[in-house]
Amino acid sequence: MHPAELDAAARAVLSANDRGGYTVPTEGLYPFQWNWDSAFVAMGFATFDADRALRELERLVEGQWDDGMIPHIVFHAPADSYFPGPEVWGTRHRIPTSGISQPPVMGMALRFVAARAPAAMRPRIATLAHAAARSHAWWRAARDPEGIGLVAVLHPWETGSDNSPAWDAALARVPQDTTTPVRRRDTGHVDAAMRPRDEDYRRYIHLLDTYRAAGWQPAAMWRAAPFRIAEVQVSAILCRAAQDLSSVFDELGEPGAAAAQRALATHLAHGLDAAWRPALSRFVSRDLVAGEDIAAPTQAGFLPLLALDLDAPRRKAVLAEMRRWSAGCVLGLPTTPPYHPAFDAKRYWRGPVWAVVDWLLAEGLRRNGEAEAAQALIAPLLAAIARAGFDEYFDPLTGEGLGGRRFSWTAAAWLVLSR
Ligand code: 9WN
Repeated sequence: MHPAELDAAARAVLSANDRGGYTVPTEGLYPFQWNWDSAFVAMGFATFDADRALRELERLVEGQWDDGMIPHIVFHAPADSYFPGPEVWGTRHRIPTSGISQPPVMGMALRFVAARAPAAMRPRIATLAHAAARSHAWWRAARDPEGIGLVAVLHPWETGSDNSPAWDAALARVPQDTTTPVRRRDTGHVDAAMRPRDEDYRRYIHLLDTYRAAGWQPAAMWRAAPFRIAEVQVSAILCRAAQDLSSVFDELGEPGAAAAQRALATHLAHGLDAAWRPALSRFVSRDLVAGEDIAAPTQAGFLPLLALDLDAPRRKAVLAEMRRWSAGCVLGLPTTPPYHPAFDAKRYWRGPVWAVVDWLLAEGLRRNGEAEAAQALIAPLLAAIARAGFDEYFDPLTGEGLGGRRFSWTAAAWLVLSR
């Protein structure tokens, strides 16, 4: 297909997944609005329709809780093709939502959209910027209560990288018994070999049951959490989002709000900096229950490039390590490197290449003056999308498209990265 035809096809995916101002990740498998998916989708829309881009974020913010949290799923309309649905979460928001969050990409999206929006849209941008700031304050208060400079996740779903090998040890300590019957729907849409295992799902639901019993109150959840990880992927995204949001506030002429975001970004930059491990040439998350570093190699270890300006020795070490991971791969950065025993080329976050991860990594490389390395990551990804379609993720060894088809954030990645 010609690039112009691919652009049209990408827009067609977004419009097919549009449910009235919000976009589902893909038909069937994910029939609601997901938090970080929508932020990427908003950037995709912004390449041709700033109004629709803002609408995406406005609909996401309809799910924001009074304490500032933006949930990971907003259940705008009923659908029975996904488990766990709103009745399992049992939260009490005006619109049914889940009770946990997801990587806060919204601040990044807002800056991207604002740069492409006409002046008449400034009031809408300002409202969204304050909503994003409230969610940042929630992350800081609820998930970094001790002020270590990294925010913690209480559920693998909060990282967006559900079955990453990074959680294996911590998740193994989570019991498999559940009060909610586990009725998986995902494996009815996608080959089970490309999804998390039943055992993982029982633990995901055990955690959900635990937090529902804690009344979805941040302090009670924190105390009850058998899974608590100070996590570098979410922290890096939050740090970058705070930097981007401070620019948005500067543009809006709100210096106080901008300064608050800069202070948050500085706090997180210190935490990320302390998570660097020279022996591994990457950053590591910390298991707060076990009091240990999480050494398993996953893409998260490179995400801090998004928010930090690395010195030359670190930059070189990261580049060399990323090259080592990609040996034998035909595209992108595998989410787990093939040399590691946990690598599985097709199983979700245990190896496959995800367009949005490479998007963030390329952005981090560019920020660190490595435009060529960024291009080397993106060009084969775009070629794979052109060949396979807008699939959910890709086999790093063959380039085969996997998971859900006609996926919104892959279409958004095409629209943004092919420009
Ligand atoms: C749970 C929607 C979401 C993504 C996540 C991805 C997957 C959900 C699931 O799908 O997670 O949130 O049910 O598997 O891991 O990154 O946001 O695309």
